[in-house]
Amino acid sequence: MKPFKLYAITGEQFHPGRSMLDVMEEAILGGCDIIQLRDKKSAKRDVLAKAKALRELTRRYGVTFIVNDHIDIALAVDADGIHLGQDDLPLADARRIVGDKIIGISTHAIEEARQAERDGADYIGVGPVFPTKSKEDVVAPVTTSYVRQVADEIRIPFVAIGGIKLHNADQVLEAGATRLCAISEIVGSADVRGTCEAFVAKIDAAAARL
Ligand code: TZP
Ligand code: MG
Repeated sequence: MKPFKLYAITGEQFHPGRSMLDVMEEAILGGCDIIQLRDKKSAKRDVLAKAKALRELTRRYGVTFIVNDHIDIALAVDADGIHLGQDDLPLADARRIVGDKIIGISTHAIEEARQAERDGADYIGVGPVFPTKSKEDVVAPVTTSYVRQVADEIRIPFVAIGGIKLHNADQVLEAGATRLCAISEIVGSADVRGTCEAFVAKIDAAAARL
């Protein structure tokens, strides 16, 4: 998959009155290089319509586009990939369906990370690093020590997620993350573009320290 460093996930509840497409375009202009459509509430047809619009937007900017949960929608709109949780379709089965599209897997413990790597995941999510209100069935925070474990051991790309804000991003980067993901801090910001630029600056500064 194309290299990436700032991963934004949609969360329409965090920007009432603003259009999702405008918010995600601001995120891209601020430096987000991978966008995920995550919508656990809408009817499937509505998710499909959002996916089509985001596919068009991300293609225009050359940004990677991932669909959460819905493999059929990812295929229908020719997304770059899908993101699956531990309770979704197993990776081997998803791989048979999506071929060489990107498959990302959420992980919460090193055993899950190892399994995802063995099974051929293209990247993993590592989290929730900190407490978050953005996910309903969320597990306990994994803390930066899990980030450190993954950074030391796992060879496929990983992205840290969960409660990541500008004020705590450095802790996550110091634990070895080189890619960050956020929902509320990005899409709930009054200045989406500026927030993304500030995240990218932190990621780049951490990379320069390596
Ligand atoms: N998976 C693990 S934590 C999380 C997801 C989807 C929510 C992250 O949202 P926020 O607002 O960045 O804490
Ligand atoms: Mg899922």
